[in-house]
Amino acid sequence: MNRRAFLATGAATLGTAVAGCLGRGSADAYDVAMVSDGFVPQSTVEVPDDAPSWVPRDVPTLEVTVGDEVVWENTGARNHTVTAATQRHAEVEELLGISQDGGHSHASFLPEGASFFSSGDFENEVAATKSFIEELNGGGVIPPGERYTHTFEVAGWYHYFCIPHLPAGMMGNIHVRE
Ligand SMILES: [Cu+2]
Repeated sequence: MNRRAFLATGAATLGTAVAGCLGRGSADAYDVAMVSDGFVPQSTVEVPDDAPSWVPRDVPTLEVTVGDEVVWENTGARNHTVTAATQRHAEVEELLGISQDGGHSHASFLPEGASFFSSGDFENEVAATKSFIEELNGGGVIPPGERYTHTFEVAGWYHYFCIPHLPAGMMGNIHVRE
């Protein structure tokens, strides 16, 4: 049984009180696994109707609280990135030669006062994507077994994606509660 399956089974069997011990706060736990073609949060929530309309409804959504550190771990065998999506998402799709027609908005909006975030610490998603295209192991790729962490200090909705697997729909949402 792999680790992720074990954690999922353990959380389901032992209930929420114990599930908390398996999440943030445990030194070797992670919040979102990166598998071959997707982000798999330890727990997901439905996107409520009153969320902003640009938030994709059909991608895995993790809910945390302001000040929480979110840990992504590459549990798969391919390189991935964690890259925030902003108003420049259409430029990224153009650079990658894809067109999204799955009902996703082409613009995502960081909460007011929130900073862009990405593995590799790029200035924005376009710079990250150009780096991925132009440089060997560029773009902030996270190799198998490695992690990326980001602390969310501003409440609101965030959408993010993996540069190499955006064409395959590798995307996620983070909802940061007050
Ligand atoms: Cu990926």
